[in-house]
Amino acid sequence: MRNPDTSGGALPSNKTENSKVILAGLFGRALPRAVAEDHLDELERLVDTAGGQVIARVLQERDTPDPATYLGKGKVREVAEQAGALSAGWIVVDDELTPSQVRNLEKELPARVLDRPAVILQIFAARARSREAMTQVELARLQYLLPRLSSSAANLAQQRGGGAFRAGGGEKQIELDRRKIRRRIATLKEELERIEKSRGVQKRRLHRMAVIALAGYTNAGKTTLFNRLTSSREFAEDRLFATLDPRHARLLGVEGRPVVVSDTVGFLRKLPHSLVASFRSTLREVEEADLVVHVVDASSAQAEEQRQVAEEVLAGLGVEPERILLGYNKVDALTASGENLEALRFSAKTGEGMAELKAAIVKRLESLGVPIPVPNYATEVRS
Ligand SMILES: Nc1nc2c(ncn2[C@@H]2O[C@H](COP(=O)(O)OP(=O)(O)OP(=O)(O)O)[C@@H](O)[C@H]2O)c(=O)[nH]1
Ligand SMILES: [Mg+2]
Repeated sequence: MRNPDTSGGALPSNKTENSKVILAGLFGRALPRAVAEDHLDELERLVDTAGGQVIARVLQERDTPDPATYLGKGKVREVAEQAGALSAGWIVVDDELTPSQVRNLEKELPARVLDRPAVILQIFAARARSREAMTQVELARLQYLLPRLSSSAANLAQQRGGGAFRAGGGEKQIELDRRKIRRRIATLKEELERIEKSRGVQKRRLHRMAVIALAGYTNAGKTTLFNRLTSSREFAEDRLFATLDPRHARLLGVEGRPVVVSDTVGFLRKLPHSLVASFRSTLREVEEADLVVHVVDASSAQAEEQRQVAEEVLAGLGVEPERILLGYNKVDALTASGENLEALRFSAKTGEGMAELKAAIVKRLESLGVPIPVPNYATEVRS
């Protein structure tokens, strides 16, 4: 029996394949052009992180996507010409496509078609290092694939040379593939539960100390801040989703008081649902923290939208507002100042504002009634 193709199509990871990408999106009443452009900027960074090279972008004015082809028919023809002229290998759409939209677009275009969730899944797959992250990513991929399986498999059966009889055979194959994938999903979920339980032990040990989680939009500077606060050397980079696995270390400079800092995976607008659900156990770090420091990139033109997205995710995780300490990072990169005078402002890069941040953390923990005994406690922690 053949194995179902679970790659879901992927941008090439080596330079010999055609990595040229055209981005496509819509704007209209609900989404002004400028905002749609910002979203495409972000998609371009995602594609870049995934190994693609954006050579053009297409924005169409349409209030609702075409149910068959997402873009309107005329626009699809235009993109086909452009893709041919520029010899693009991929069209990446800034939205979640239905299986039939992908199929119809690929019929009309001389290139492969991917949607935003597929690109994000690909980045996560490339970044996953720990067993937990790899298990979560595989689970997310299979859950993304399951509803899409019918069309791609039916498509395959058709390509093999249809006829009613053969089409019937294709359906049977799909059912087999589906069953196989469902079984794998069940296994992965069990495995995640096991991993989480064994981490629970570690956590109880940690929980004799106050735990603060650094959360926020991807690329806000959480890992840089983590490194600064704990003298660690975790991987921080000007790319999206540099961090997937949570890390722990002791918060330094609070007079020996036992506080643990936890660095976590970043948030993003339009994260695939399957991914959020799969990363539940990683996000539990945030859910269960005594205090969440919400890090915002103050230097980003989208700072406020990113703050809102992260706030929604935090609310969805059940983190109450009083457990959130809002802080604006990258103030060293700001030209204009004066906004949000009340919020904490700091720079993880230069270290500016760190004393104030630590003081605010301790003060908030105290007002929340989290015990953080003064010195000489059992304070051993491993990350
Ligand atoms: N100018 C400036 N850049 C910063 C500051 N903090 C972080 N950066 C830069 O921002 C980029 C992202 O930093 P990370 O610490 O990896 O961000 P993150 O929030 O952990 O990102 P993900 O793990 O990908 O979600 C890196 O290039 C950092 O050098 C800061 O205070 N000022
Ligand atoms: Mg990080």
